[in-house]
Amino acid sequence: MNSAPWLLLACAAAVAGYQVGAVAPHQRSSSRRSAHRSRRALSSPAMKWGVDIMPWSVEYGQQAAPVTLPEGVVEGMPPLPFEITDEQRRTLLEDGAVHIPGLLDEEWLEYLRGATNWQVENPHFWSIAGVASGLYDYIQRSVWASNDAFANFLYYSPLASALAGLANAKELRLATDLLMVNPNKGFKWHQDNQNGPIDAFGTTESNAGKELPALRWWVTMDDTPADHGAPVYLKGSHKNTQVSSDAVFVDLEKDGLLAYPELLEFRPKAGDLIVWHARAIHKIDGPTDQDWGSSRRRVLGGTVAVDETQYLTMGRALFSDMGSHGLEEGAPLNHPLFPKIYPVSDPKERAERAAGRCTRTSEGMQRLASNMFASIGEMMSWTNVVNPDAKETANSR
Ligand SMILES: O=C(O)CCC(=O)C(=O)O
Repeated sequence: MNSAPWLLLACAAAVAGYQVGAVAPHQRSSSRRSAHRSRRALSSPAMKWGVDIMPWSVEYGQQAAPVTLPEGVVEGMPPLPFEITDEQRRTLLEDGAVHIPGLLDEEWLEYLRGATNWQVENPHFWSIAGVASGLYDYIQRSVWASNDAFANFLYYSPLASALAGLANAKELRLATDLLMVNPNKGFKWHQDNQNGPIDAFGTTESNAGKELPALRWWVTMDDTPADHGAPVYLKGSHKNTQVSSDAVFVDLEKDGLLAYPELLEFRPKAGDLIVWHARAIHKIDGPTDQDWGSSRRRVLGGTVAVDETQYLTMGRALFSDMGSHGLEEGAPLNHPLFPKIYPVSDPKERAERAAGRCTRTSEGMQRLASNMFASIGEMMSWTNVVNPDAKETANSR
């Protein structure tokens, strides 16, 4: 087989994919079944909403959803303020996750919904594999880089102020983002390790003494149903010492997670924010028939790096690190590809993005591919998180 198209396909599937971690021998046959299913789906991409995602129909470059920023928001201003209470800060540190109601007002909600609906109707090339797999009705990483509307949301909405308040941060940089519409299949218990080229778990010297080296964030544009559609956490599980840093899928029994029996089940409403520690173990259930029908669960999520952060790939295949930047391992994470969003966005970084220079490049693809082949076993692990055959007993709770 000619390896070039296969490599491209693998990269595309991985980009749509979600997590990277180690695969245990007993999980390999189900991984192979999943991979087979994904390859079949990729051969004829289709979208449930009837939007054409054939490669010749989608857009490849910069996009700008035609949405109007809320009144009073002007280019270059800092993010709108948002007050965080001591109690909310304490909850995040102690429980590993916190629900912040009412982040977005009606105007911002309308803005973000408009941008998302437009994005779904005008799919970007980088959404094809994820959409075709059926995992989500629409999923796209680094949507901030390709669509002005999402960048402006990150620069000017109250999101960055809320995140800074939770971490008592002086500076925040976006390390990765993900637009996720309707998670059809859900994800079993896992930890997040697609957090960008940073030490989000705080395991390196560079983050010694930082209580929160990074924050995972999740903003919903819709009320989530009572029993699915929002992440469920094992309270306090971010303090676990047994789950290895490269794992994604976890086994509650073998990984010592039964020590965290209490579930944190939020029921977020449209405009709410959930923030968690990258090591917090969580799952998300989709609808039982894996079909959202006409209802919507539109979420923008991601990871921010808190204060002085180093560029650290640690040899991992990272889907938000597919551009050209020249950063050496351990260099300060100061680059337009990982934009400053707090205390205020940087005009030069905004201009780089607007000029289409925060996009993926062949150099970045090669970086991803070489790290991917260095850890091919780990690459397959994310399929275990979604595979309905995998370890049902240990993880159904
Ligand atoms: O909301 C989703 O679809 C996935 C949430 C999740 O598990 C994550 O972002 O890690």
